[in-house]
Amino acid sequence: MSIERTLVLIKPDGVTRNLSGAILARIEAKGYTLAQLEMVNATREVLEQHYEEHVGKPFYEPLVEFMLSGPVVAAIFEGNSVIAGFRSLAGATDPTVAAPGTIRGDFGRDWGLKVQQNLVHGSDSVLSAEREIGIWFG
Ligand code: DAT
Ligand code: MG
Repeated sequence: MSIERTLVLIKPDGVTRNLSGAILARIEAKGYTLAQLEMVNATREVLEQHYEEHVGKPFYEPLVEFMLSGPVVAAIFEGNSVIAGFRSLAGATDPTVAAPGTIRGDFGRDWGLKVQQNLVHGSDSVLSAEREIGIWFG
């Protein structure tokens, strides 16, 4: 057993398409426990920290603009191996190739071309989970 915490974000496409409840329900149904939850309007400063590893990449600016386009739901989930487990539930980054049964595979609307509109973010390691939780929840 390895009890971890992870940061989950429901991105503006998930919130504006009224999918927040459905997404949170899938995570809870898997057995992960909601520890904190808030709805926030992200700032450029927060996003610059959050997406530190992507600063300078071609998709960085469109990604930040998208994340500023509407409210985000930020959550901390806890559970056994929740970091990898949530990323498995979320599916591949690109909704076009995300497997059916995953959040991105089932809900990722394929209106084409916009990989950033992939509904959710999940931390990718223990280190990034703690770093990201600090950014969003202080
Ligand atoms: P993930 O969110 O699966 O951890 P990531 O950390 O590599 O993916 O990238 C962060 C976000 O940036 C991702 O959710 C969507 C966007 N993104 C990644 N690669 C992209 C690309 N090639 N084109 C457009 N957006 C991209
Ligand atoms: Mg990532």
